[in-house]
Amino acid sequence: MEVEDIKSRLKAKLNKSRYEHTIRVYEEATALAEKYEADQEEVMIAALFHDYYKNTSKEELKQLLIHYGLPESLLQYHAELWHGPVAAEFLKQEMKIGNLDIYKAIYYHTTGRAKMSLVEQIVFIADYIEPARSFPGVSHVRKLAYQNLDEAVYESLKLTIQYLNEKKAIIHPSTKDAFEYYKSLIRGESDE
Ligand code: DGI
Ligand code: FE
Ligand code: FE
Repeated sequence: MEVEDIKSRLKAKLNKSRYEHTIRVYEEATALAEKYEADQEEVMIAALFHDYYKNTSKEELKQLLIHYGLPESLLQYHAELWHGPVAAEFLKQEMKIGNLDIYKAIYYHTTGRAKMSLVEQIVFIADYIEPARSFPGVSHVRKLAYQNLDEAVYESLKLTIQYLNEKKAIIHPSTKDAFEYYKSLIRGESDE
């Protein structure tokens, strides 16, 4: 798939600010893919489609989630967590893109998960650090992203969980598992 063709699709589906966010995530992910020698095409497709359903209503997302046969347990969690899984299934079922790394990078881009692949980590972090993000701690994660991807993932999960706890939001098991996994991974690395 060509970048320009995907960009036209995105323009038709997303509002201006979400489209611009998507392009910044794509550019950041491309830079990270270069640094870490990841598959550029997988990263390109996953980054460009990660928020494809971000401007879709909660009602429509719920229907799509059921239509695509996604786990209905997702409906117990905040609607913010539905757009990734729906976009992953859209790509698989409608666009016939069966690549599992692309699927998982999109599916888990909001929560993260334990043992993410390189492509998944790149999309997860690019979404977190794209240049327009301005929350406390982001500049530290930006620096870590180009030094040690596992540490960047750990730091971003830590900040997200802190933020969700402050809001008294319910944290999805994948977010917690990812945090615990990257915490032990980092401790292991620093012991050596
Ligand atoms: O779609 P974006 O805004 O670009 O970014 P995203 O898909 O990473 O969504 C970010 C939001 O999702 C952010 O406000 C944090 C929130 N989030 C991440 N993990 C969880 C979560 N919200 C809940 N309720 N539970 C989680 O586990
Ligand atoms: Fe998102
Ligand atoms: Fe995003």
